[in-house]
Amino acid sequence: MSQTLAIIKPDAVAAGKCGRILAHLEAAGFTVRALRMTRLSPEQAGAFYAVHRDRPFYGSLVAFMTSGPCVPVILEADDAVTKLRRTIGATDPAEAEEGTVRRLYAESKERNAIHASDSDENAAAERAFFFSTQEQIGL
Ligand code: 3AN
Repeated sequence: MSQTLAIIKPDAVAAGKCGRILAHLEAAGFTVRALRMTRLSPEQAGAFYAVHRDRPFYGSLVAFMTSGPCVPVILEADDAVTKLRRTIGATDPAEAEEGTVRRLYAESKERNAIHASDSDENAAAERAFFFSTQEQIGL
């Protein structure tokens, strides 16, 4: 078993899709290990997406991610990082496969409902970004 981090993004939270997305992930075989609701500050969102700092969409992405509450979740499964990337689908919902979270629930390439870590290394860093050690071990 391994763990990864998902964030149900502000578009999906505002549209009342949180419960359906969590149910979809559980039905796909993930176990929820930690979960909270938070609203990112511009500094936090900027740091989280620092790898995209030079991309033209960076400012807009930070504005979107701070526009309302989001729901970070630690998910566990066999090969969790790869499995979650497959379950959520391509960045652009128009290109995401049928039945994926983004195909079902995302609005656009930016407002795309959910984030998922893209490597085990980033998953560990992103879990620590949102959850204390105590929360991560499920106490
Ligand atoms: P993914 O979330 O599928 O790993 P990344 O890491 O390439 O995609 O991009 C991070 C986030 O930046 C995406 N989830 C999306 O919200 C936003 N994003 C990526 N590419 C674009 C784009 N061309 N235009 C607007 N927003 C984008």
